[in-house]
Amino acid sequence: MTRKVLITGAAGQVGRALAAALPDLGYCLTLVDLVPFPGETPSAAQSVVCDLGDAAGIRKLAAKHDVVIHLAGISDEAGFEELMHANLRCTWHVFEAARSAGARVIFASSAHVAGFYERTARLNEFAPFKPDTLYGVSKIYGEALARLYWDKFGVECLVLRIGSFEPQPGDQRHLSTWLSLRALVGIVDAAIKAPDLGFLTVWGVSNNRRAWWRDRCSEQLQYERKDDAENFAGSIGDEATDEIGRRFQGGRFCSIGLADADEAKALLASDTDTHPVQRQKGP
Ligand code: NAI
Ligand code: 15L
Repeated sequence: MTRKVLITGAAGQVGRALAAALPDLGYCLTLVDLVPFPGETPSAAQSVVCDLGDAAGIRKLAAKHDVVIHLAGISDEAGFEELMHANLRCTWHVFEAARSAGARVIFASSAHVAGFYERTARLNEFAPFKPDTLYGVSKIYGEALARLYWDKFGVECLVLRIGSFEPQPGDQRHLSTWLSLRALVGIVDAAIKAPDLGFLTVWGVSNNRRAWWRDRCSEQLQYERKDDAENFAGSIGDEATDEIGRRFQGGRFCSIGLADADEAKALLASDTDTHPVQRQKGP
């Protein structure tokens, strides 16, 4: 039986890649976004413009689908209200829609849920959260919602903590965080096909020898990651970030929002694992 898959945020970078690749694997797609799908709609797909703020709208669209791949939202640091709407409220609408449809969810989380680990740290999926931005916090909310909907309503979910989805690695950090198209499609395909997905968290990363993250992808999804960013190491550029960005896994996200050079200095002087940043007393 052809599985019906709905993709939210289909007009975005990751959505367009999946929309192009999944029909060849035999899936029938509904592509949903705030904005029209750019260019030609792929074969075996229909595209629909819908703001996920419309709870009834997305519930209606998701009906009769087997899987919802939830990519829509704000994909960078932003103001609280914007994140609140796009990444919190809309994500809740999507989980409600999946619950109502009896669909499985693949939720696009981000490695920025743990961006404040030092680059020397090696993490598995159970490492405590250390978000580097409000954006990272909004993804932790999505992961918590996914857990709630699994424990309370039995909505199966793959939480996919994407590192950096790029055609090829572009800087030093990507040698650890890169997610290739082939690995993205492989993980998503395996999560759609898994007979019993349950609730699982994996890192959205290729088979990079410098990866910071380990998980149970090969055991639980029967998928062996492909592609190693190291093959591009000779041709990549410097990272467009500061000393803070180079120290922590989240890169440039880690210094966003620091008020001034004193806050940056205090952060750099701290050992974030054992000693909090020493704050100056206010006036
Ligand atoms: P993107 O910013 O290119 O695309 C997001 C899409 O969501 C846009 O097309 C936008 O119109 C749509 N959208 C936003 N609000 C919406 C709403 N209210 N209703 C309907 N559609 C709405 O993001 P990208 O790069 O494709 O990432 C997809 C997901 O993966 C995002 O959730 C992002 O946070 C996550 N992710 C992506 C990474 C990457 O390397 N591209 C890394 C880590 C996480
Ligand atoms: C993300 O979460 C963003 O959505 C993406 O645009 C990249 O910045 C990525 O992380 C990254 O850190 O490389």
